[in-house]
Amino acid sequence: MWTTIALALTVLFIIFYKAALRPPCFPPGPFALPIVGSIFSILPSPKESFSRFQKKYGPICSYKVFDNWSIIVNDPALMKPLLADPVFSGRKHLYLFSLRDEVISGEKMPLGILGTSGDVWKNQRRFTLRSLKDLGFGRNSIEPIMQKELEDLINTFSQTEGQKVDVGLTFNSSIINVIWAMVIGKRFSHEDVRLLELVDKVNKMLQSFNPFHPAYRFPIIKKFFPNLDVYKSQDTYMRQLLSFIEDETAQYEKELLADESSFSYIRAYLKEMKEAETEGKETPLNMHHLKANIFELFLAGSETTASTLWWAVYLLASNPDVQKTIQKELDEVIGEDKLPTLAHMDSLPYTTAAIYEVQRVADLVPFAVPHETTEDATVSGYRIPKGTTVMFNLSHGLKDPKYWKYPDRFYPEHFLTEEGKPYKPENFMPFGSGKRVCLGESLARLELFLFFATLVHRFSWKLSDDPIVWEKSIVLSRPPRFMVEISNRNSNAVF
Ligand SMILES: *[C@@H]1O[C@H](CO)[C@@H](O)[C@H](O)[C@H]1NC(C)=O
Ligand SMILES: *[C@@H]1O[C@H](CO)[C@@H](O)[C@H](O)[C@H]1NC(C)=O
Ligand SMILES: CC(=O)N[C@H]1CO[C@H](CO)[C@@H](O)[C@@H]1O
Repeated sequence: MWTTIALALTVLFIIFYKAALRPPCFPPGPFALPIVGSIFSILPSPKESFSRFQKKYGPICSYKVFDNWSIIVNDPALMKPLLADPVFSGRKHLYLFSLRDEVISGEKMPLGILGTSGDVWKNQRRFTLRSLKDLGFGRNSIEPIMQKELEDLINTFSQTEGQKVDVGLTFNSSIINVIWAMVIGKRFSHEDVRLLELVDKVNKMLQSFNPFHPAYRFPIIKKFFPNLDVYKSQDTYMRQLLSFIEDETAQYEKELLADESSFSYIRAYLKEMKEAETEGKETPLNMHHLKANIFELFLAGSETTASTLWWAVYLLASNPDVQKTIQKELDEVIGEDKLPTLAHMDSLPYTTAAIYEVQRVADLVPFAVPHETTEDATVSGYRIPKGTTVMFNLSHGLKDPKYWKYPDRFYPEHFLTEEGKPYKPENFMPFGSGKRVCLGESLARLELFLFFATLVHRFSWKLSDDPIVWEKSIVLSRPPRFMVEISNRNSNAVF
């Protein structure tokens, strides 16, 4: 009897000991239990917990999510070389991506760019960057597309004078239209119900996704309980979104043959794919990757920019002095009868600094998307085995009091030199950095500038005295819900 108990206790001890045991020379961090890992040290409020870890364990620490070790890197000086290192640029097949890939192809093979590593990632990313560049990413050929969207927005907003408005994601359809124009070569009317529904779904999908949920970590649970709520909503939205993309692509494939003059990402992709097929050449391009890439352009390109503009309105409305200073600069440089154009980008230092400051305060994607080591590696004397999940806390460089005079305020002067020129410190990486830097960075910059400058030049934004409500979201940081009063200024200005 005593022997049995002693034996059982020994076995238990070994199980707990093994679970808590870090790999040799691994970064320090919170305690880990069998099965659940450090999850109880992280939940219920990951934000506060990680802040505590950072204080206790330093710029690089480790924790265990269920049965897998992860590390998180905080110091931008440490982060930059790692983000540039191919060994730290791998990616795990994350739940949302594997769900998508199975819906698209019926197989587990990783598709697209965001969720892939190695050659698949390199090939799809290279093609996509090249063709988007040809389409005017980072150039002024998308300016008329954005101006068309802005004219619509101006119409919408000028009709709300005297009312309290929840700006919310009003920008979502405009931003989606810009992406859609490049991807597929057409725009939706703002009344198009399908578009609004789609936006709503993507939104709900991101909002309801909690990467720490065990259901997403252990695929086996899904085998036995496929109808759990946590799966159902993601599954439904994913399928609907993909079937929308599929319908549009199919229709476009037909139109493509008819219209030689049209110009879009899908067209470029199909063209290169078909040419390779006719010539009997090997090509990394195929329909499955195409659908996955469209999904990503759409997801990564719309939500983020629309939310940043939403933050911008919140910050402008709650900082009337900053708003006035921007308006003064715009009136002086552009004139009261003109709206801004991309050509003004380099002659508006304060406005430029204010946009950087919006991105800093918004801190939209605090941890980027998790990376994974593709080989064993060494960082500041720690050994990081192949296959370790690596999180980069981009938030650190944007928010830590080490780097900013007023980390919690909206203070555009953070980004101005003493001579009043805009400048970006090294630790400011709202789009990430290195090998996995955001593919849409140049488009996003142009959009943020033109939408921001136009809306501040054309309207004044005032926070109403209604309550401001903060909502919780784990993946993307959202501005609060608030009501704003919009008044016309420079009503006669045109592009
Ligand atoms: C990221 O950095 C910020 C600022 O230093 C800190 O408050 C936060 O807790 C860090 N997050 C993680 C996950 O370490
Ligand atoms: C966790 O680690 C095991 C091996 O230790 C691996 O087989 C599994 O794929 C990993 N799970 C995740 C979600 O990374
Ligand atoms: C989810 C969400 O807020 N969608 C909004 C997108 O923008 C349109 C207006 O352009 C709103 O009507 C939707 O509610």
